[in-house]
Amino acid sequence: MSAPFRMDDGWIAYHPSPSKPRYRLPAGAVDSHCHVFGPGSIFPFAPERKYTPCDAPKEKLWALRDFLGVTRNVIVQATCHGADNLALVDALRDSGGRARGIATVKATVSDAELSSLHEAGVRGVRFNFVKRLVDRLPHEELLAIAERIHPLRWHVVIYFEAQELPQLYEFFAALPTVVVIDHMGRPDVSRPVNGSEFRLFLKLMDENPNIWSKVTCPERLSKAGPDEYEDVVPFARCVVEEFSDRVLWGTDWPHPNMTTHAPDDGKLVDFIPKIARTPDLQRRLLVDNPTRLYWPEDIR
Ligand code: 0GY
Repeated sequence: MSAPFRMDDGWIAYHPSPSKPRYRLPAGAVDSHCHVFGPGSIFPFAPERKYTPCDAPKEKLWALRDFLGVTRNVIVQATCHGADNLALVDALRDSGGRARGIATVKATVSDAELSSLHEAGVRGVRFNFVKRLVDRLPHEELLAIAERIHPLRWHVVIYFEAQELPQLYEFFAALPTVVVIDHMGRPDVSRPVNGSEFRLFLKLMDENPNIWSKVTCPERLSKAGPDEYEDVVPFARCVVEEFSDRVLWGTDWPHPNMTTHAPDDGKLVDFIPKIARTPDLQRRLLVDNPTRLYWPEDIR
């Protein structure tokens, strides 16, 4: 065991006792965006990390999964673990097939490493463009990674903030794989849903049928205060209704870098019927789409 890590001062840990959701998730529902952190004593955080979180180990994630009525998880590598995917792989192996993963890899990754990640349940890589989280990699390097993973039928998950989209638009449109955008490209929800910023995101989705979006993180996007997130509803509803076969939902547990409150994960489940207003849209968002992307063997 290595020396314990001290989480950042003021770090807001995940909610200790989320409420039981009123909305009942359908059988087969997937939480398509969540993380595991550490524990740091077993899986040390990366030296190049920009933050040190609380431990958020797999056992806590499984407990939340069962409490909320989620069937399966997609665990996304967070920047605090850099390109060291050991905590992710450990969780995937422990899940008994109930979790798939999105890793972070360097362009120097070997074929053997890629196939070992695949065997553990990894189905994609994440490119993070959020400046406070990473030192940016050149586009050629990212493109080289995308080309390496394409034959494995993996996809690329991209994380960026809306103000960056104009500069990144062409790069995203040129990616050869399926691409999944985190958190609807992080719009500023105080701006109009039909304003130029969000229209550019919708155009990217519209022009590129290989691009999907997670309608996640109302707790991060909302300026309206804890648990209601009403200001995010028009944005998420619009994406769910226009691109119903390319949207995913997730909790974002354990909610890294929240500055205002520890989100109540039960309330995040109760957000779903506000943005997916019919059982058909809910089934696509929660079951059909993630199953097609992460467990395609189930539908062949
Ligand atoms: C998220 C959000 C954040 C962090 C990370 O990889 C990460 O460190 O994803 C964030 O701080 O916005 O996607 O959960």
